Amino acid sequence: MAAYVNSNMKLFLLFIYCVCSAEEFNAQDYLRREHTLTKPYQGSGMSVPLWDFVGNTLVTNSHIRLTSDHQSIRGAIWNNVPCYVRNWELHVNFKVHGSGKTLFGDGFAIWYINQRMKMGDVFGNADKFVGLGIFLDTYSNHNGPHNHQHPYVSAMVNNGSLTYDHDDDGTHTQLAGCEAQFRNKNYDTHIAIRYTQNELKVSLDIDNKNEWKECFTVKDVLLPVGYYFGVSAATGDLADNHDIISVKFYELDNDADKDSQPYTGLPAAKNMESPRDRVDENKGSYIAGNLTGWKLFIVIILIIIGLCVCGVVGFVVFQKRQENSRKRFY
Ligand SMILES: *[C@@H]1O[C@H](CO)[C@@H](O)[C@H](O)[C@H]1NC(C)=O
Ligand SMILES: [Ca+2]
Repeated sequence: MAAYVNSNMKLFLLFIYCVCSAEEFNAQDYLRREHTLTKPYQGSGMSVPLWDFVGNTLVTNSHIRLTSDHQSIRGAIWNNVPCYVRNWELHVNFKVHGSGKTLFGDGFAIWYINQRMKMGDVFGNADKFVGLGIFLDTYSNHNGPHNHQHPYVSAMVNNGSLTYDHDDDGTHTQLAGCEAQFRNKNYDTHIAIRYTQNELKVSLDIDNKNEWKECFTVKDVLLPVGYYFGVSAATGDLADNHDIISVKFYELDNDADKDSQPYTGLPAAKNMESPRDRVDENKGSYIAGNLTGWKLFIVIILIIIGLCVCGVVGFVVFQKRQENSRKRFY
């Protein structure tokens, strides 16, 4: 009897131990320091370990300001350790704020690309990039109505051949996107980018509820290992403060992948979203829609006329027969 209780007790303790150590493992061992940026940012000197800065980027005790609320400036931070983790999740705690009530911009981008520190016109980074870009676009450059509101979060995968089209807010090259009111909040705002088994999932925590809400998921996204993480921002005629508070990188690799070779080809994505309708295309389909409406109307009128003719003819024939039968009887 005693032995029985004892073994049960052992099992119970083992169970408790497993649960506790599993939790510890989740919390600690998955966070990879070499791709992470948290406070305090500075090491011994002015430099920040593992991360490099370009453009107007400014490091303070509480945040890393990629751009201040001034026109036509750019800034970026770049992790200087290439990423060889295949399945990962990146959490970025950010703050976009400024004095503009209705006019502000342009936004910022989170990158996983092959070349670091190249400044350019895509939210501060060079165009024709090779890799993944997640855009948090605060300003609609589109002339005329969009199918969506701004701020807008979207993803683009590029093998170096595509150009980001600002005039369309990148809608013709995006994989997917969602609207997100993340600007001028007096609480913490976060974005999570999860890449597992060739699936890209972007979630947001911007409602002060401390929970992730899915923005979009795209399957069949191929990203090679060995690229770099970075965050860049730009202002143009319109401006905003684009602040990064932290970047946390979690490894999600599992044993199932251990036997296969990691992907080393060019970035590729199958499910590029079909281009959104432009305004003139919309007008075209509107007229076309009306024409089919008219055609349908005419067809219905013809059917009604046809039925009336049949009815009248039938009635006349019926009358004639009645008369004929009367004539026979009388
Ligand atoms: C690069 O991407 C473009 C557009 O998605 C595609 O048409 C082209 O075939 C790709 N090139 C290579 C070498 O994969
Ligand atoms: Ca834009």
